[in-house]
Parts: sequence; structure tokens; C-alpha cells
Amino acid sequence: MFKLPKNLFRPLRPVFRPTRLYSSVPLTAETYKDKVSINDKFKKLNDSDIEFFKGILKDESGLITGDDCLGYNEDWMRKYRGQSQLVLKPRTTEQVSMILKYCNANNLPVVPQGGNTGLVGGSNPIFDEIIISVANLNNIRSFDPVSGIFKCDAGVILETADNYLADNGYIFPLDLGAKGSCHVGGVVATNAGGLRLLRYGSLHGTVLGLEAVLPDGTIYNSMNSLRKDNTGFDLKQLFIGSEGSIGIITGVSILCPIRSSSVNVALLGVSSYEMVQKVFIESKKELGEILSAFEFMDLNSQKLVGQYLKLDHPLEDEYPFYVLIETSGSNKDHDDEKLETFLANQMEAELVNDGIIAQDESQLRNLWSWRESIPEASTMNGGVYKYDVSLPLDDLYSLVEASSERLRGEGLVDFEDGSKPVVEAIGYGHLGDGNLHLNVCVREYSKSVESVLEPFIYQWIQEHKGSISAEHGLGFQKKNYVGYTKNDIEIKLMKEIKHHYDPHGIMNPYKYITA
Ligand code: FAD
Ligand code: 2HG
Ligand code: ZN
Repeated sequence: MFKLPKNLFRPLRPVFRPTRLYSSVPLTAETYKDKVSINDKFKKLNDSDIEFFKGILKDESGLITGDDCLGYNEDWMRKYRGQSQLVLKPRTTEQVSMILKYCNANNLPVVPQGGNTGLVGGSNPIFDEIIISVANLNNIRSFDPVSGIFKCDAGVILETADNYLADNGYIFPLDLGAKGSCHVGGVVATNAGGLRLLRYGSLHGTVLGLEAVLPDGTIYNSMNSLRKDNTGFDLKQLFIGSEGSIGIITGVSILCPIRSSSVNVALLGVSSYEMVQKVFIESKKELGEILSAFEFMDLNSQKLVGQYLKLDHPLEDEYPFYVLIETSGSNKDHDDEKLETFLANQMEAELVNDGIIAQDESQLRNLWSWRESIPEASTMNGGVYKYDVSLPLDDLYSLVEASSERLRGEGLVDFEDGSKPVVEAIGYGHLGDGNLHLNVCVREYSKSVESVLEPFIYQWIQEHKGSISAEHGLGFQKKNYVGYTKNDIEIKLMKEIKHHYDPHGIMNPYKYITA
């Protein structure tokens, strides 16, 4: 195991957290008292427990108590707030093991936490669960420049990992807007999808091995795994996307691709969702092997970003939809020509009304910012209800229209004047992966708006044969709605696995699965 070289400490760009518009975020246990109640079987934390943890961690900075826990109790959207009085920040896998063993033996519930950028309230406690942050497990362990296999501690920030790989000519096979804050372990625990899944595939394919601590302190280790290994059950898969429900991931081994030397980005204006789908088909045909992202955004999402960034949109006229296409290849002239020809063909066929191609790195970043800033812009008016959905492509955008219609029918929406609780329902996402992000931007969180949206949206998704979570997971938000996507047998099997690994139910209780 070796330490991160000093020159890698480039300044990171932590993802902007919405500013606090209320004196404090309301307690989840209060807001959702109809949905959750404290489980009395858990033991209350006391001074002797804290003394025990001090003995394990040795260094004082690894233990945070009382009001200093606030930043760990609140989520990124400022929608959920837990009441934990203790955050533990172990520095080694052995410390994680000793902590969990003690908690398991003493019935003390815990919430694993990475960069705390999750969007379903999974990374925060509800009551007084102990938060175990892996932020201090942050060493890069090894990189093999021949195979591209990268191994690191779970608490390495995604952008740090990617910068390290960039210096070695490789790229982390996942990228997302929270990269300056989220952890490698956190994205694996969530099975995050991100902006380039279309090209590099899911973490279920790229993660080769994991190190994880089970609730009884057992350290599971498959970090030596190879690209091919067919020796029975692939146990690591259970941890990918488990959202802290069966153990704490402490190390990740992942297969990384070569970083493309030529990257192009184009932003296109399109007249309808039907045209967006046609452009997608054409982009697969014409750009084929170099296509690395195909994102779409609706007009309202772009208006919000314009307000948020205080900038004019790169395309002069307004269009109902926008498409961002990224290509990544190895031959600049070839890729430039391909993309330019593609764009000219789409305009000639009248599938695309207008479009621009970034001419340099700063333009490329600028075009991406009109997509990547949407999550931040969505919170700027006070709050946002987020729905992260997989749907058959032809129905993908209809959910935004159906939700918008329902909200308008209830008289809840106005974009401009501020007299109604809802600003707008916006739609965007990873069209190439069949993944829509429906964001209902509100002036403040309120039960009256939430009850109009839920379970309506989940029912709609079920009727249209989609999934209520494409990539953000279930966490606390969707704990009562798993049945809209998983059938009874699937839920039973999931519960059995949960019970097998975590018989006392101490891991991330009150969330989507209980023992
Ligand atoms: P946290 O938020 O801390 O935790 C997430 C869940 O994993 C929790 O249930 C927690 O208990 C568990 N967990 C965390 N670490 C561990 C661990 N080491 N062991 C076991 N369990 C653990 N997601 C996408 O899929 N695609 C996107 O494009 C995308 N873009 C985003 C953009 C922004 C601006 C933001 C704020 C979020 C975005 N997300 C996206 C959400 C995404 O889920 C997170 O960014 C990321 O996956 C969470 O990583 P984290 O380290 O912050 O984990
Ligand atoms: C993205 O694709 C993320 O930008 C976040 O998954 C989506 O904020 C959201 O709803
Ligand atoms: Zn996404």
C-alpha cells in the first residue's frame, strides 16, 4: 500500500451544497413521523461506549460529538436531518472492524457515510445512529499500468482518483457532478451510474474486487480478484448498490480504461422529444465507437441553469429540448470530422435545429456546465423533490409531462412570480441509458406538494414498466415504495440476504430494507 504522492493534492472542486434557507433543516423523524418510528431494541449510546471508541481510534480528530455532527446529520439537498451525537472516522480497516464488532455486540445502530452527496437520504441517520465516516480511509493502494487495475481505500474522493489516473493516462470509468466530494466507496455502495455509463458500463461490470467489513467485524476481501474469476458466487456484487445495509466497504479494486486523447462536446437544440430519440439512433449509427455521453435536458432545466449561473445560454434561440453529445477517441482529426459530419447531417435532415461544438477545453467545460449544473440549480429556490427513473425510452419524458400536468391541475405551479409552492417540474438525464431525472423544484419542502407527487409518480413508473431508481438508490426516500419495482419474491430474497449478513439490523436501519 502506498500513500498519495504530494503532487496529487490538486485543489478539488467540492460540489456546491445548497445554502441554508431555513434556520435549520427539519428533523427527518419529525417530517416523516408517519413513515418511521424509533426501534426501542437498539441501545442508547452512553459514555462508556464513547470511551471504548476513543480507545480504538486513539487520535481525537477521529471522533466528533454533539453539535459538531450537524454537517454529517444533514443531507446534500437539505431535505433530511438526523440526530446523531457521534461521528467516528476510523483510519484503518481494522478500526472499522473493531467498531462494527462492538456495535453489533451492543446493539448500537450505525450509518455508513462517504462524501454525503447521496440524493435519497441514505447517508444520514434518522434518530441517533452512530455515523461511521470513511473519509479518513483515503489512500491510493496501487495501480497497474498494464491491466489498468486501480485499487484504493473507500474514502478516496472520486476526483482525486481520476486525477491520479489521468497522470497515468487512464480514466476512472465513472464520472458525475459530485466528483469533487463523493467517495469511490460511496459510488460503489450506491452503484452510481453517472455521465459515461453509456461508454464504460456499470460498476457491476468494472468493479473487480472489494474489501468490506461485515457487522460482526469479519473482513471480507476480494481485492486480489482478476478480470476473470468464475469460482462460485460473485459475492462483491451484493455490496455494489447495497447502500450501507450489509457492511462497510473499505477498499475498491476497479478496472479503468485508457483516457481518450481526443474529446469533443456538442450541444444541440431539438424541437421535440421524438426528435431527441431520432438523434440518439443516428448518433449511435454515425458516431458509434467514439460516442461517450448522450445527455438530454428540457428547456425549463436550461432556464434554471441560466438563472443559477447568471449566463446566457450558448444557443441563441430557445428549443424545447437540448442534447449534449460527447465523443472520446484517439484521433482528433478523425473525431472532429466525424462529429462535424454528424451535426451537418442532422441539421440537413432537420432532426437538429441548431448546434455548437466546443473548440477548446474551456468551451468544452462551459457546454458541460449547462448539463452538470442542473442538480445544483434545481435547489436554488429552496428545495427539490428528486425522482431518478428508468423507463422505456419512448415513455421517458411523458413522466415529466404527467407530473407537471398533475401539479398544475392542483394549482401548485408558477415559474416566475413566487406565489405558488412549486417553481417547475424539469426533466433531463442520461438518455443513452434510459435514465430520466425528474426534479420538482419547490420554494420549500411541504407535505402538500409531496403528497401530490407520491405515490403518484411511483405508480406511473410501475404502470409503464420502469424502475423507481435508475442510479441513486432507495435510501430513506423510497423505503415504502420498493414494491413498485421489485416483486414479493425479490423483496423476500433481499430481506433474507440482509438478515444473513446483519441479523441484528444495526446497518443503516430505517432505510429501504430491514432485517
Ligand atoms: P454517501 O452519500 O455518503 O452515501 C450514499 C449511500 O452509500 C448511503 O446509503 C451510505 O450509507 C452508503 N455508503 C457510503 N459509503 C459507504 C461505504 N464505504 N460502505 C458502505 N456504505 C456506504 N449519482 C449518479 O448515480 N449519477 C450521477 O450523475 C450523479 N450526479 C450527482 C450530482 C450531484 C451534484 C450530487 C449531489 C449527487 C449526484 N449523484 C449522482 C448522487 C450519487 O449517489 C452520489 O454522488 C454518490 O454515489 C454518493 O457517494 P458518496 O460518497 O457521497 O456517498
Ligand atoms: C445527474 O445526472 C445526477 O446530474 C443528479 O444523477 C440528478 O439531481 C438529480 O436529480
Ligand atoms: Zn444522473
